[in-house]
Amino acid sequence: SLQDKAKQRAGFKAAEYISNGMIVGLGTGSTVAFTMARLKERISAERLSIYGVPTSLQTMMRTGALGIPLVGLEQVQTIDITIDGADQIDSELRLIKGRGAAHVRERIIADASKRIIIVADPSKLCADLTGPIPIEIVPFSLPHVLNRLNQMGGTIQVREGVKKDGPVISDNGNIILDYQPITILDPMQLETVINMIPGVVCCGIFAEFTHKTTVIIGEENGPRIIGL
Ligand code: DER
Repeated sequence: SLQDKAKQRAGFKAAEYISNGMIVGLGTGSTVAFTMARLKERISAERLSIYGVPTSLQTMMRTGALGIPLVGLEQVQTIDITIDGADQIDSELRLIKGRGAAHVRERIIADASKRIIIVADPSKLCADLTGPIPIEIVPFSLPHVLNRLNQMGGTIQVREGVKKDGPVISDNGNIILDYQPITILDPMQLETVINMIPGVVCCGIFAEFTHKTTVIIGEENGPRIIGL
């Protein structure tokens, strides 16, 4: 599809930022999958030597098939570059992530990275972040978090499994809410308020990484680079 071609353009371009000896944060989702496929080609063709730090079981399993060597966060001090996808990207490179319920580990890896490259097709760009906002919570806290979010206004849904009865369970053993606020006036402020609710592990607003973020959009006539 046109969207897949756009994802591939962005994903492949991001692989060019990786060089020998790098520790690379590997995000989750269908766009970064193209980056990983390209890295496999570079490992075979150029004998590129890197170590990947995965952000989900899905990515961990994909790297096994692709032959990208992995390292745990315990073994590395910092991550040179993380490549990941996003669901919404605003004009200041603030993000909403979490469609794939991977945003808790993605945020940990992003925070540990010197640089973040977000790969996306043009449909992810938006003037302002609107939501819905994925929120990973400790199951015990569900009634309380629902209470808090209802007080803030908007609508909330527990993310239900498709081939599993009951809620989606994250790689961390938690459940996911999809919160649609009435409006998002200040992404950083809303991210902070949500993340402070007891029981919330973290939400999918990533407003704190813009200073170290480059976005690559897989435009029709070639990848567009936004940010440093
Ligand atoms: O779940 C996530 O955070 C993913 O990175 C998601 O935001 C992007 O997935 P996609 O590349 O398949 O659209």
